Amino acid sequence: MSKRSPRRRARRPRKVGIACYPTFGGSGIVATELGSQLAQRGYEVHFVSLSLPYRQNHFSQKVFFHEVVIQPYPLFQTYSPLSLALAAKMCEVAEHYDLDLMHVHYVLPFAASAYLARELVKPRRLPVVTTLHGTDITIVGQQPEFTRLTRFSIESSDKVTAVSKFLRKRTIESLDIRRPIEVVYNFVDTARFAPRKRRASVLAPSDVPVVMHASNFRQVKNIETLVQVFARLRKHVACQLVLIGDGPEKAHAENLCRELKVERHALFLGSQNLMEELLPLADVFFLPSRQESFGLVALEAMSAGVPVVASNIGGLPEVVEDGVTGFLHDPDDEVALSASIERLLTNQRLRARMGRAARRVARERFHVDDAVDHYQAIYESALR
Ligand code: GMT
Repeated sequence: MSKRSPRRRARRPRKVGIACYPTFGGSGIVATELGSQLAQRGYEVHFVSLSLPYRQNHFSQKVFFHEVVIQPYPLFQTYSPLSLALAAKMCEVAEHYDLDLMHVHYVLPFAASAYLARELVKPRRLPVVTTLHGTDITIVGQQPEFTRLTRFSIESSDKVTAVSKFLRKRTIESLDIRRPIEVVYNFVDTARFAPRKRRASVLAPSDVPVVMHASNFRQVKNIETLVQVFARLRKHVACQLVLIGDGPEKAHAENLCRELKVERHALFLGSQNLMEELLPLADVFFLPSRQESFGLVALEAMSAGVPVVASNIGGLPEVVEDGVTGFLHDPDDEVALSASIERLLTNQRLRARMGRAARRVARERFHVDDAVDHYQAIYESALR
């Protein structure tokens, strides 16, 4: 006879819908990595998104993708009703696949659409878990026309999580949120993002250290300061800047590199998929953002054993330990940012020590298994 308790036997793998932006952005990456991990734990995962999420690049029988298609109709012109198409797709998938809950990443439009889907599928239950990522609160949520909708979507979710303590506080204060928000830190698969032997001359000659940056090149990433800091740094140390990603500030950054005469030392790789292969090639990862609720890519760099120089804003101090896993400064302090990168590039022992500490912190505080356990517990309590 089985010794397992009846309660334990009653538990079954769950069916979870995950809605997210599919593009190169932290929120979509977290959603996709979470989906893969849940599938490995026996969950059936249904992504609802505009296209296959970036990083969903391997096959699993447990992972399904449901594309949100906005059917053309002359009346719509360019005003495609994305939120409604999302709600309709969430509703269809929830009913057809018998979903237990919907986990949405980024408040608008996902949490608003999920609210609608939850109403539409009644009397079936479809609890909504909303994860706040950052700009959904700090930028979109602060636009006067969206504040009420953002607040309503958060308040009407069954469970709400935020990726840092900073973001939880900012959400409560700026939107006057009354309901509990649990902090579930973003996470990293430390087996995948691991230190590797540097292959000579992949990104720079083997004796030239690499300063790496990756982002979506939006204004909040402070790309102009990044280039200014690099130009200042180049006056003291021979080094190579490697920039990954694309976005509105990229052309400006390329022009500025030419103006400051460092273009030969700046390699713009554009958007890349295999960050686990690129990040370990860095000697220092540089993220001087003006806003950052967490800084997932900084964590991935840390996991790869790379110290981080970043700004001391938002959730970054919760990720990067100043003086231990890297250095934090004011995003406008070009002198201090440049001096810290120089310290790391010219002191191999310091760099190695901080790189080891960075990996240890990634393992101990941001391990993928802990975060997935936490999300699972939140799902269970949403279903109670
Ligand atoms: O950084 C961005 O502009 C993208 C944005 C997103 O929604 O994808 O990133 C936010 O979510 C990430 C994942 O939780 C966080 O690591 C980023 O810090 C956060 N970005 C900002 O707060 C600016």
